[in-house]
Amino acid sequence: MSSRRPSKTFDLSLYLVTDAELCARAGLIDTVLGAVRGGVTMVQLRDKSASDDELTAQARTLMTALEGTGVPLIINDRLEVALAAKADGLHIGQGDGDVAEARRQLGPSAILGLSVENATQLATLDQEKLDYLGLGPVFATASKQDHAPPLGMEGLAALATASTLPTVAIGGLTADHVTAVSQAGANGLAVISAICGQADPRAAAAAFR
Ligand code: TZP
Ligand code: MG
Repeated sequence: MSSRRPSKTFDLSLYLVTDAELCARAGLIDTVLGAVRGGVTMVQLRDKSASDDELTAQARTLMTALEGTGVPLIINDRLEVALAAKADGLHIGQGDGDVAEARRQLGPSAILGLSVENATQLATLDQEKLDYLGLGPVFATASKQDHAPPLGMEGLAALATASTLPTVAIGGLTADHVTAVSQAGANGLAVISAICGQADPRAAAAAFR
């Protein structure tokens, strides 16, 4: 999708997922840029309430802000927004539409991720159309409404070990979980509240590195 990166490279080590309310404290852009300076390797723009137009405008601003950092911008849920903003990729959940159709519209160079909550979902996914999986929630979290039952570290390990795609763990994770997540076999940690809404997003991100 984006012409500014010649090939699809991404690093799941520390994956920031934004939250409009939590990021309001420092502002979305300053929160994201601070977090990137602290070591965030990927950013997902997630806002369930914003309109497509609002989200597209935010995505365009973020794409410009992230230029030159090497950190890709992924859009949560909304294929149309990812396309309109020429974002680096899209992340969808199990109920967010068809993986094959998303890949067809995004093209081969976009990063496409899918949330996986259990072994059945892992066994039935359209693997060759995807670039990575988000596994979770590892722990219960207030950051996502109606989330699936928590996997725990053992459940995470079972899914991460069984996955042939790169994986990022999500849900209730803090800097204290870096070693356990790595030992479980996931490639990285995705976080909202451990970075967004923290007094110093840069320092909060750096605590994971
Ligand atoms: N998907 C599964 S858990 C979750 C999402 C988007 C929320 C993670 O937020 P936090 O604050 O890092 O627990
Ligand atoms: Mg979703």
